[in-house]
Amino acid sequence: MGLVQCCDFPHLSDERGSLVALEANKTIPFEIKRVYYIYHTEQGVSRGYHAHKDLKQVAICVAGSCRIVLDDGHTRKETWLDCPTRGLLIESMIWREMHDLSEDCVLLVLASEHYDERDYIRNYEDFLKLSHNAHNTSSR
Ligand code: T46
Repeated sequence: MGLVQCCDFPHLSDERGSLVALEANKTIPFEIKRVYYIYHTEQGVSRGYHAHKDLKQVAICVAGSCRIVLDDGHTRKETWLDCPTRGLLIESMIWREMHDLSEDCVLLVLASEHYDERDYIRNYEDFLKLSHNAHNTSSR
């Protein structure tokens, strides 16, 4: 499975405009326990800089655009989110950074778990250690 996993959601469009419906365990590959959104980001400010031990998320830029960097401890890739019909799946144990959020950016995030600060790894060196340990254990 690639580091950048995007999915294009079906949209219902007619002369009035467009509608996207997201359903747990269907369009979104997990039970959704939490929804949050990031908006009115100060220009030039980046966010993220952490990984999650267990949490899975789907991020959708429902307005504007932003650049997301994903890092699994071995490979670092980036992608732009700029389309309300495109979701980015962010698996657990992936370092993420959000950059270049446009003034009108609204980043909607669907999360598989309730908020728990203990699930965050906010130090990159700690993330690398945990990620390499997990990789070595699974390849034994
Ligand atoms: C992620 C990226 C994409 C809460 O109290 N509840 C929540 O559900 C969330 C998401 C955050 N918070 C608190 C924790 C911090 O005191 O809100 C504050 C800002 O959160 P944070 O600095 O973690 O925000 P970002 O934009 O760096 O990261 C967020 C999510 O936290 C994170 O899970 O993957 O967006």
